Amino acid sequence: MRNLLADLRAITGPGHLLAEPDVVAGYATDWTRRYAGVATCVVSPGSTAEVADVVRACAAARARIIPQGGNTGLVGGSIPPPASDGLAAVILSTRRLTSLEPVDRASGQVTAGAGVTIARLAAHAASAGLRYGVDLASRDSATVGGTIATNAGGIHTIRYGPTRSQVAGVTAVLADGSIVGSMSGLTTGSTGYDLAQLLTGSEGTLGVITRARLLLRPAEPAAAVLLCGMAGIAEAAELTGLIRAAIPGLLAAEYVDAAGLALVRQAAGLPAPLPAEHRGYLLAEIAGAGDPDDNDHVLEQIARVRLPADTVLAQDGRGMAALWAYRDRLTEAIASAGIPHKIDVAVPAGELGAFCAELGDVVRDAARGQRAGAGGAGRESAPGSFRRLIVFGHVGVGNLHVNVLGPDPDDTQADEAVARLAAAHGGSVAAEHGVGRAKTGWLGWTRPLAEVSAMRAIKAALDPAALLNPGVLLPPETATEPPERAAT
Ligand code: FAD
Ligand code: 2HG
Ligand code: ZN
Repeated sequence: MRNLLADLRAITGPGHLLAEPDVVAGYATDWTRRYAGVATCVVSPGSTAEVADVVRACAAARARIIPQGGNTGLVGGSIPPPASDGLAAVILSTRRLTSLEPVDRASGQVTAGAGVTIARLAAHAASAGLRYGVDLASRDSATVGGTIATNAGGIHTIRYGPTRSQVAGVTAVLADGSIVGSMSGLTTGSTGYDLAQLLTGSEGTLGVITRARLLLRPAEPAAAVLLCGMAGIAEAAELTGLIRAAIPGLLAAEYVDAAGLALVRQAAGLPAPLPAEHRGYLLAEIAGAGDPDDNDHVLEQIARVRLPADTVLAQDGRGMAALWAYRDRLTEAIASAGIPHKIDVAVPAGELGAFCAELGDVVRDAARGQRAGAGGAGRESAPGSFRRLIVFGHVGVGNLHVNVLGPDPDDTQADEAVARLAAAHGGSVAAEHGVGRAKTGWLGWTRPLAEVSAMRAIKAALDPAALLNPGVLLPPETATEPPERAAT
């Protein structure tokens, strides 16, 4: 162990190796406080070459490597395993990989270090009159590397697709210390397996991403934000379809249920957005061309859609930001109420209503008989039941965030029940947050076992000693059979 620390310190310099237990524990705990592991140290290499040296030193010491960006992940993938089996666990932080090259206007692309935050990338793109297609509320901390590793989605997925659709290339260090990838930005060419796309969504299990070549989009500034009172998720999905068909520039379509709206209002001190209360709310953002005349054009387009009577529209920057606050501040609001159980699922548009109709009973049944309390850190606890169920998310792509407050952090019954329900409705147990440590056992519920086996084979070929993020993404060999598909 002492040799490993000395080797890592020699690679990065003494200021970039943290081994004080208190400090390391902070990096080894996830954003939600639900997942915590045990790490030997945190090392922050300053270049791809240093990352390769760090990986080689860890491999020589049989130390596990846990790649970490902003540590905003919500499925326990960015922190080490909880129990120590005698092997060292090194958190490899990308926080020093922050180079950001000038925007290449000819190709509409940019090369960014893995540790660049999404907010910085977005500002950089905007300074060149362009936009980065992925945006999310964690933008100030979430990194280029982390969002690629999780294939993050976010509020503009309906318009630009998830992170996968933005990636034109990556540079990465594999488990043997070799460096792969290209920053040429060529989007044509067919010379075999696409390693950049293979690494996208690999959650740190196949390699450490050090740089990325990313596609940028036209700026498409928002010209209007609508907030509509809805009777529920099915109506919100239907209205989203109507807006999408009538308005070419739909940038975002987000849903918040009544419980979510109440919580965010309470936590953030926000006024009621609409005169009446509703079971759910649809927030839609619409792009314009960026000049004042365009406002009228956007209004004409909106007028083509039959909107609910209780709808508010904002077209100025302050008004649009005020409406977005009900959605953007929700995750923070939930965290302030306790340690949440977050179940990020995807459900086909036509099944959203049925899924949500069954959800309350399914969570209640799963929580029945649980041990009391949410532990010392949680502020909500309830013997034998859950306290709050909040449903929100990116309704335009069928991605719902089911948040449950109340059950013990280590009790997974409610989580599993929600994931099973999504699977039974033809959905996915993980939509945009990844599988992490939280969902490995569920992978076989929505992916054919042949595909899980193929993933295992890829992992074994690229990382035979299982050094990179072991316990993340891939399920134990005893994967569960898929649950029955719900009758519809
Ligand atoms: P981390 O949390 O540090 O790591 C996440 C995973 O990526 C881990 O498995 C880690 O090992 C791996 N990893 C990190 N960097 C690298 C690298 N360089 N090479 C290889 N593997 C790496 N997610 C969404 O998709 N959409 C949202 O709308 C969204 N909103 C959020 C809002 C809030 C308030 C919060 C707290 C989180 C939100 N998230 C969202 C989740 C989170 O921000 C994303 O998963 C994000 O992609 C994580 O980026 P990160 O840099 O923090 O990665
Ligand atoms: C979002 O869309 C994030 O805001 C976080 O993906 C979801 O807090 C959550 O469950
Ligand atoms: Zn989300």
